[in-house]
Amino acid sequence: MHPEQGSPFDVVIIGAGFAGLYGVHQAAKAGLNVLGLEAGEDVGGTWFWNRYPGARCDVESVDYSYSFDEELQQSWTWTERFAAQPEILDYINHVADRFDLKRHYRFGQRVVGASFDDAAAIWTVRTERGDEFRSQFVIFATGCLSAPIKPNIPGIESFAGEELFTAQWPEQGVSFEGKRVGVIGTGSSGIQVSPIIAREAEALTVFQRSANFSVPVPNRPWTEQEQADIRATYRQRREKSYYAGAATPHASLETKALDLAPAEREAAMEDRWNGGGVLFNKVFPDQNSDITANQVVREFAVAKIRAKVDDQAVADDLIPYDHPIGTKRICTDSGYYEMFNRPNVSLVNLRREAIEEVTPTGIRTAEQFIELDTLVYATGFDAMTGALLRIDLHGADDARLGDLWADGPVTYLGFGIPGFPNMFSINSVGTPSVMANMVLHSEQQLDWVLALVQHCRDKGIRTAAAREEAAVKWTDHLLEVAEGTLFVKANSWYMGANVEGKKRVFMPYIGGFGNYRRYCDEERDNGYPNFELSV
Ligand code: NA7
Repeated sequence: MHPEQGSPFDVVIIGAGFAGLYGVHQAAKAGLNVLGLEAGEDVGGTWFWNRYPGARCDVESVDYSYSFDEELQQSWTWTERFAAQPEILDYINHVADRFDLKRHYRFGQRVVGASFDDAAAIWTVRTERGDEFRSQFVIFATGCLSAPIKPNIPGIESFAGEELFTAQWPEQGVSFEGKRVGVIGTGSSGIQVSPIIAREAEALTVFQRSANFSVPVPNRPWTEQEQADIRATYRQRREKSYYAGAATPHASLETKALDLAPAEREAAMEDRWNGGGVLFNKVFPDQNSDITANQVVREFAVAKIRAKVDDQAVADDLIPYDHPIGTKRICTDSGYYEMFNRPNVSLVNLRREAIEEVTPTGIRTAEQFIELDTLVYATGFDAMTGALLRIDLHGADDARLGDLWADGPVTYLGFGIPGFPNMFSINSVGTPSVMANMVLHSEQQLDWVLALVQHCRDKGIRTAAAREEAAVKWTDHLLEVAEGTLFVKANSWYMGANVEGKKRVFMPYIGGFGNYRRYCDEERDNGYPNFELSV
């Protein structure tokens, strides 16, 4: 339990996903004594854990990749337009090897606590193994969808068959052949994994509590010509993304939904539908803020579902009625709705017949008993705050983060938490991370935080902590921006609504990546006026 001997690290970065790895690379390049800690046995973060069959990113591969190194982006070849988990994990490993990043990491080290010593101005970070590491700065790149939730269903521990979590899928893979499989959860993960299970299993039962909208992924290999074109204009593509709403080169149309003639409106929606979920989520500039515009888009999606599903009673169950389209993340699928036309697939609508219990051999609902050999949980995450709050975090004066955030999280630009000097959280609450291309977002986040670390070191500043009033103002601002949209009308994980007892408050900044980035630039360029910098 003794801290490592010798001088503290300059910076400890927790997490070896896209964000953490980039941070470690930049910190090491800047000559900082950096340590990376990672719970998993290797790099990859989200893409290390979520290796369920069918896992695929909804952002185009050429955008969902690092931009910081021109040689890297010129030399790597993405085979598919929308990369699947194995290729993304290969890419992350390639980057880690190319820049020799693994040597900075201790893997299999889940961080369970961190506390700030006021007198020494040093953080001590504790891991599950009982190791302690001291550092001047600590950066939590722990992910915003990385704290999986196992549902609280009576009898769940008694199930005697095979239990699988999409968020902790076994590395060696799984066979469903001849099995009766149940999938609980119909978010992105459940919607991606189910069609693959359906092809193999004897029977698949999907347990749906809330229906979601899903758009087919228009995946295909990149052509050689496309690859050449992208390489030739990669810089410009990135420049276009750096201040774009979702950190990709794509934007919504400029014309509001109802300002277009019906035929043009349909054509626009068809075009965006064919471009995938991310594009369909922003056909019109007003679709996420004006309910009439939203309903136009909704009706289009509903017709698509109806056209794919043979049995219209099943289609009825698959159509969401509880939220405006897009206010819960639109999913990306490969044959999800069509899967319900197979004879071996059935849908159980838990709004009509709730699960009463899990037994050793299956699931009993209010209406029936379904025998199962395998149960797959695709039940989501304690989003945005879960990863941080599962760590016992104590800041200045021993204040506990869990207590400070009891009424909802308060941050300044996401990075800074008042009372937690020299600690930064990445892609956190208060940022547009979950609404944007996470890779470019991660680069922006780490560049910003490491610039502040460098500023402190250059100026002999011992501690930097976000000012309370700035954090309150930023949090009020992000809530105000959210109130102007339809997002606050859904019981989504953006609102914390999927976690029992969690304060319901909108967590991401929804004003767009570009606007967010401008706030961050201004703060940095003005010498960090909203941070208390103490020498
Ligand atoms: P999501 O989108 O949070 O989906 C979780 C699903 O699990 C959702 O359909 C939930 O229904 C369902 N769920 C959770 N608990 C239960 C219980 N107790 N009983 C029945 N159903 C339950 O997580 P994903 O992993 O699919 O996707 C997360 C994000 O990752 C995604 O948005 C992308 O950004 C990538 P609910 O809606 O709560 O009624």
